[in-house]
Amino acid sequence: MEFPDYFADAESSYAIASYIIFGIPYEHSSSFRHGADKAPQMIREASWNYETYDLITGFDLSEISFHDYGDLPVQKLQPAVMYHQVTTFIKKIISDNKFPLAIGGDHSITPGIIHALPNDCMVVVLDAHLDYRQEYNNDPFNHACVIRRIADFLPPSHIHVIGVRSAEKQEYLDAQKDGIHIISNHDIRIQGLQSIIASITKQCAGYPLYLSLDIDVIDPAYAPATSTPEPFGLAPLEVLTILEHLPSPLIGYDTVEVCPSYDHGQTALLAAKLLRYIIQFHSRKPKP
Ligand SMILES: [Mn+2]
Repeated sequence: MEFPDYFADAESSYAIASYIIFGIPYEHSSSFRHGADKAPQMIREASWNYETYDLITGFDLSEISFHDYGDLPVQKLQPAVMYHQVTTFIKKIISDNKFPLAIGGDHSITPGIIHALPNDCMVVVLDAHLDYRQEYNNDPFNHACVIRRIADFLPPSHIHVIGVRSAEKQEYLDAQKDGIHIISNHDIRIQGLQSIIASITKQCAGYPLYLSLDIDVIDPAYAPATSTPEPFGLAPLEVLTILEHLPSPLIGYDTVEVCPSYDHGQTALLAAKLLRYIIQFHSRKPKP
């Protein structure tokens, strides 16, 4: 079956829309599986599965104005050039007073987005991996270095990584020493999700907040199509709970690391549904 080439229900023009969805089909150097550059197209296609009304939020997505900008033409660019172009694009969206929703691509797209945001913003990253290496395979832009690249320009105390269950010993020690907030899947199991959400809310209070969802934070049983799957992940409902209860004001979102060819479409379905929820959760929160 043929689907329209835009995200379902993104029927508004750029000028009218409050939310701008765009793809960054960029895969630079995934360390295990490949194909994250195909994710924007597959997540858009998956989005047509869903009905517009939602029983949890009471919203009908057809009543929220959002726009699908298409993909940024960055596939063949060197990482530093891609980074710069993404930053320029996000600055435009922010200055137009709109909310950016990026569909990656591998996780290397995220630092360029955050670089365009206010320099006092808080960042919450949901990720199985700590990604705090200074470089990986002599490459500072590798997706294994994402949190370190964000820490190049944001204070480590503004960076929260949730769901971590994989790191190299040295990067873990470095991240702890530098003051990155690390919340492992084990912490979530022991302390409970509500207590974790409460502490993040306290730490982020009063700051604008950006959220990056690496789909590999979710257990590979639910989201197998990802570059570097890690067992013992969060359940989709736990991630939904985190998304629903993050402190406001949320100022942007990305979903990364879906590698569509490694499953029967369920990972793209999950990414599409979570993106639809982000729009609804943000719509019901009081604006800053
Ligand atoms: Mn990851």
